[in-house]
Amino acid sequence: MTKPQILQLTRYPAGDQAPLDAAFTMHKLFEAPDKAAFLAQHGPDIRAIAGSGSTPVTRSLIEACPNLELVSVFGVGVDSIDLVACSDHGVRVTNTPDVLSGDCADLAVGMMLALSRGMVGADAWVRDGSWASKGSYPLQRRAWGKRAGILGLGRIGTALAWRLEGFGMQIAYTARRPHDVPAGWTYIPDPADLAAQSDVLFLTLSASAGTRHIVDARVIAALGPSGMLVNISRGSTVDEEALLTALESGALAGAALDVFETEPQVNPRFLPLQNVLLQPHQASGTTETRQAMGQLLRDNLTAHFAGQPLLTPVT
Ligand code: 8YV
Repeated sequence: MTKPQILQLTRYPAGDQAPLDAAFTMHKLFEAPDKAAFLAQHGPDIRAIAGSGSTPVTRSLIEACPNLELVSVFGVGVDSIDLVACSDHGVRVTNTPDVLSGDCADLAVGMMLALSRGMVGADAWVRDGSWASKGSYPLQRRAWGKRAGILGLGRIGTALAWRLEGFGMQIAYTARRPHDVPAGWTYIPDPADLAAQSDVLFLTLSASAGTRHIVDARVIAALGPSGMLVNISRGSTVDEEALLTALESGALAGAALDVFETEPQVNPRFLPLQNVLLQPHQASGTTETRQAMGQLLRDNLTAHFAGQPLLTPVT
């Protein structure tokens, strides 16, 4: 039986590539020097696209594959997929939810702690001999018991809220509608109101045209000079110009960012700031979780080509 032909948009770990190559004919667009020629040659044979949270699947790419049936995303975010074009062409979409929620929540907690307690600077303080020459590290901010605002109480936001409860933090959240949550978690629909009632504002919502710059100058001002922002969502959810202005002037205490508007390029204005913690979009980046994501990506492809229901359909 001929193997289904799949267009692969990005490099996967070796442990995922081998089973993909065994089950499917993988056409590696990301390795092709002339992408247009590659697509012209293989596009008509392609039945599925395998991408990631950051590989665009545009209308023109979809239309270059006229027999496309499925886009399978290695990641939970589907903001880089043109879902309207998929729908117009009857193309289904899958992602890898749930398996990464714990890691994303863990990293958000770690970022909060590292930023509040100045752990990166403290590490340097030990390494460069400042401890011996200058004495104790400057006092930092307490994290436990503070007020957490969670912008987007989905799977990742909920996993995060449970963790923050363990730090004795008060939980408030913004979502499209109130959720069935434990007593004490407060629903505050407006992002600026949420920020005004938070010491640490976490962004765990999905990116879309509707959430672009949901954290704008007004929300940042409401968070205020003792507030901190932690973003593990997408760079597009924050107005980076407004954020940088606030960080530079001290109008916001700090920001811990795993995602950026222009990633993997980062606005150079972030680099000299002492009140930021910068991470290279690695919230789901553990061996265990990436293996689970790879398995789920393959399971969706396998189910589709076996005529079985998709495991984790987006559309
Ligand atoms: C990954 C992500 O970094 O799940 C997402 O939406 O952004 C991440 O888990 C990415 O998809 C892996 O390349």
